[in-house]
Amino acid sequence: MLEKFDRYPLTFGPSAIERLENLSSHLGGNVNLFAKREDCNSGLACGGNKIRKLEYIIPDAIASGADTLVSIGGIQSNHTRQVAAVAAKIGMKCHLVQEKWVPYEDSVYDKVGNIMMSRLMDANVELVNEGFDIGIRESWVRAIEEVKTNGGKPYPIPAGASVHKFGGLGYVGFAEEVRRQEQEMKIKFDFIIVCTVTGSTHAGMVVGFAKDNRQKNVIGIDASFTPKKTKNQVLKIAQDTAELIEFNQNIIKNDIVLMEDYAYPDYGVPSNETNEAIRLCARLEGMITDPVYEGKSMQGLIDLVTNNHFPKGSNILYVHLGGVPAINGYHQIYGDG
Ligand code: 5PA
Repeated sequence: MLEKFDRYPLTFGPSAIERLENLSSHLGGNVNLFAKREDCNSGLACGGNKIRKLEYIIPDAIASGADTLVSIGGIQSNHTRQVAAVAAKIGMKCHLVQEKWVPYEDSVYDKVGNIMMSRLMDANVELVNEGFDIGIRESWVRAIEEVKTNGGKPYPIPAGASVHKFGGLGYVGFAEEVRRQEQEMKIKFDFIIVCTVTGSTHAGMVVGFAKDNRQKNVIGIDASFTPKKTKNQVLKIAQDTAELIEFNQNIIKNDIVLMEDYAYPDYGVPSNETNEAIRLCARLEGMITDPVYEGKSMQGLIDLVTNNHFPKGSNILYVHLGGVPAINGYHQIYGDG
């Protein structure tokens, strides 16, 4: 589906799929749980879903003659950390706007984890006191102008690399990769679980899995706590991506499945149930998930399985999109396990 697009390899290759046998049997053994490990898909600063998206964006950045990648996220953004890593790898500068998206107070929140890694990779990190919004941000537009004023040539990458012409392509490729792995493994995944916030991960999967009519089996778990906005953005990106790749099928609103029940109490703030899910997964599988994103999709997965949402015998692929470095900012919760 992506032959005509340039790709700059940043990942190790296909990410691993592993069985989550302990978690499957702990939850009653009625379904078979698997994890696709996008959280270790690259050697670039721990990897994650943005690295896969950036593979289809970086050729355009290089072709534009830019010398500085400019992006935006919350203080503990995984996306900005991955942009910083890619900038280091391709020899560009990096300007990151980090906003106060998360109503969580800890004296080390802006010092450890993702933001520390971005600083270590020499990104120019700018802290801005603005709240959460997945749309285009004034602070980011200002940062782009500032790079120009200082004589640089910016290449703008929006939040989560989502509302970018090529933002959905990486996860179209993901669906093709899963299809190849299904053949090798002689298995078919009935459901795919993905955490959704800025939308292009979910949107790319919807387009990619629409090829074999499985788009509604991609179950997004909202972690934005602004699900209406997120769902609209997923639909728009999926439609734009389908048009871009000249896909012969229209993507419609009903193709986007987004579960809204797990993002509470707020974006970036874990509930007791999220924390239980994080601990259960860590203790049974040695797989670490974070309180902002993957812990919430893990909570959703556990809840849906427990409530028999899936037919008996279903093969379910939990897509682990990364995000582990952020747990350091939440040491008050997990410091003692
Ligand atoms: C993020 C996003 P989308 O934004 O593509 O919907 O992906 C959601 C998601 N899991 C899921 C992890 C670990 C993520 O980091 N992170 C953002 C960030 O700034 O890090 C874009 C919000």
